[in-house]
Amino acid sequence: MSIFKSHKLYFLLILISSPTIFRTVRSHPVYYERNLNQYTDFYEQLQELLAIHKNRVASHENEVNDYPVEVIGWPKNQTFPKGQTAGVDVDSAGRVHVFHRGDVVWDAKSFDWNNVYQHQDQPPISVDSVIIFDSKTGDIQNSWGKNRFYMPHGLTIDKNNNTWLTDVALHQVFKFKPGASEPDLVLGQRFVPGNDESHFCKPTDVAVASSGKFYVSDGYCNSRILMFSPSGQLLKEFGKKDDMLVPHSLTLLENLDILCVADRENERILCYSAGLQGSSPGLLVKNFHKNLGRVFAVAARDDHLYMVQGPGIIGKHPVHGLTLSLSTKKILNSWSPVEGFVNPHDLALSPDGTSLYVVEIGENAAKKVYKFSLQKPN
Ligand SMILES: [Ca+2]
Repeated sequence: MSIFKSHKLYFLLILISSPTIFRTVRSHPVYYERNLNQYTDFYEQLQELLAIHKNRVASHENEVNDYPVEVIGWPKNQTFPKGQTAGVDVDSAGRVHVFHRGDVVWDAKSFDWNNVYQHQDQPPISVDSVIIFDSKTGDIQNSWGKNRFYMPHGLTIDKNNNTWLTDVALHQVFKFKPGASEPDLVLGQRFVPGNDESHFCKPTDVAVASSGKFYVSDGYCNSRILMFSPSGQLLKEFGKKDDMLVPHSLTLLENLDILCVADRENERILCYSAGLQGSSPGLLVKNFHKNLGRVFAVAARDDHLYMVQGPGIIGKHPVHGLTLSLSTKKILNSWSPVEGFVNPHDLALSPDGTSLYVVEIGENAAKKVYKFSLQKPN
């Protein structure tokens, strides 16, 4: 805003934040007598700025009403899963599904320069890669998915409780119906990276509309979003012109007909027209890019856009969650568990809007799955 570029107004802002200085200046007789006209201008500008300041405080208070507070003691077994826990979502009954890598760790030797997975000769992860927690008690209710996955990444539960998974080693996207052990839909060619209509390259996440149409963020080595019909026919590819650098997570706001993308290494969130209500899909409608850090994941409810920020690649960097206003694009607050995040990787909101869950890939994280209740801030 150009108003803040004036040095004089910077001075006024300092006075706003320091009532003692302001009272001293105002009461100084020499200053007052010699600068009466100037003082009048000064005072009017100050009143104007005070009004702006008050409005900002008031709007901030109105907006912040869903502050994440860690639920201590959840889940019950806080040492499981142990390894990198990459994906999380919540089903219609509130159960929490997480997707983890067992004892597999993504490191510098996992892929070659052509993004081909280097341990295809090894068996897949032998433990159940999907774990389902009770949202209230934190007990493990169920688990599945052993001997199938190599490098779990994204997990999405749609409105019909289908589970959508991405595996970056397999370069594939899977849809499983509730309770099914075999996939209902598989997209991409096993272990083969690519950038055409039938290949992905380390796909990261899926977002699913009520109609069954779905979107895939693709991914670590492509810079595109793909929109598919419910049966898996490609409908649209978009986002390439925006030069995304690791589109890492998706959140679909059907009421607004927009799809928001965590563009991780560009440290921004891009929101596109979703094309579900007659609009053309893939038109860039919002760009959040100020002070976000590396955006690992996004999830939205009403006007709140929640995100988790990962560590910087070089140097120290804050690692925490942020809440943004979708309409004003302002950062409303930051939040963390009591012992802090290490490398939060995904987050999800419960359908009833009372809880938020975060999973961690950080080796030394206190927990791999966190539950937060959404509360009024103190
Ligand atoms: Ca997810």
